Amino acid sequence: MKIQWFKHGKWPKWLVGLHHYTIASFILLTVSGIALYLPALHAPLIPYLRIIYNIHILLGLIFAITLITPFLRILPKGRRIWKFDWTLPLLFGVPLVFTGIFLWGGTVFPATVTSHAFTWHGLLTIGFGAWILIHAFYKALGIRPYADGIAGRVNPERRLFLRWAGLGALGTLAIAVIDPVAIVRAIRPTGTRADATHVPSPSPGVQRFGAYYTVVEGYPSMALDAYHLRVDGHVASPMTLSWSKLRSLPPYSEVKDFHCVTGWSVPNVHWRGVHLSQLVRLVKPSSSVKYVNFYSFDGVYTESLKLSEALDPSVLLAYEMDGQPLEQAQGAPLRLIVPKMYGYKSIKWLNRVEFSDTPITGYWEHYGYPAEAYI
Ligand SMILES: Nc1nc2c(c(=O)[nH]1)N[C@H]1C(S)=C(S)[C@@H](COP(=O)(O)O)O[C@H]1N2
Ligand SMILES: [Mo]
Repeated sequence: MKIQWFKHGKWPKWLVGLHHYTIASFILLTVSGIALYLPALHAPLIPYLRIIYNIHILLGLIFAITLITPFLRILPKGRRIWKFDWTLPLLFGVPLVFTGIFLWGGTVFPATVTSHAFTWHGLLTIGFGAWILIHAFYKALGIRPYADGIAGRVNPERRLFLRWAGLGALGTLAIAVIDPVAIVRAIRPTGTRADATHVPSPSPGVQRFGAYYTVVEGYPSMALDAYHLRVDGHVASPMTLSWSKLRSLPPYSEVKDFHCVTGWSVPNVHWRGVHLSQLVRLVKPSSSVKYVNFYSFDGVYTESLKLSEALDPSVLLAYEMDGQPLEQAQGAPLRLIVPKMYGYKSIKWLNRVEFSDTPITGYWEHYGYPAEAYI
């Protein structure tokens, strides 16, 4: 089968339009991607994050099609710059699309895959962006590899589609296996710089998570001796637990994957803390209690779970992650962890647990996220 897509010497108008669209959509994708990713941009954008997410996915899918379409041609031989112009967008673009699909697919894929996909998605965006700049630069210099006619040999063949499928399969494998963060850590010289000791390096935990979210200005902090966890509501004996009291309760540990609804995941997180059944034992909720409401000392964030959900064996109040005390950004000193639900249920900087007959509307639920956030 041979399709004549465009005549000798010139790109047809629609293909030029498509080309411009691809560039514009890449820029929009980068901007919306940064908005989804960067915690600092979250606060002012909160009411729009869901729509930004949907727009990002939709643009990404159209981007995949528009990127591929002009390239379904046989590569003319002997043209260096053309080759360059041809290979790089595919090199960055194809895996960019694939990693995006992994992220979009969320928990269909193992957390290791999505977490690598998240890192690669960012790195490839940088690569693609750099290429677009170079491309724009030499085009501005008047170097137009295809303006003189690319002989118009349009020939999308089965072979070409198979090549694409193969490329995709390889990309899939690579993303599942190769951890770019581990590579960077492996090749980076350690401990050789004289000033190395003056720079506190982030703990492994800080490097592992995709992003650290806050809906207020900065990450709230609280000294341990000032910290108290209030446990109240419809209970026989409401109480305020000091940090040392909290730490004297029987510890509870587990290893679970963590998934944020915006696409990033962290596999095998080691959590240690207190199970909610310990609080139940202490304060004795009345039989009318159906919900547990959670409050953060950031003053804004709230969450709510059904009592049965809160007492699930996987749910805990965590004070340690991967063997380290929680960092400030991670919700120190205490955060909720609900592994079976999306990350927004896992409220950070927790300072009040209320046993209640009625639920409260959680922070993100207020903006339309479902209260039952099962993954
Ligand atoms: N107090 C508070 N808790 C919060 C958030 C927040 O912004 N503030 N973000 C939630 C979201 S959307 C996710 S995915 C997780 C992220 O945890 P991390 O910030 O430790 O990566 O925390 C959740 N708990
Ligand atoms: Mo999230």
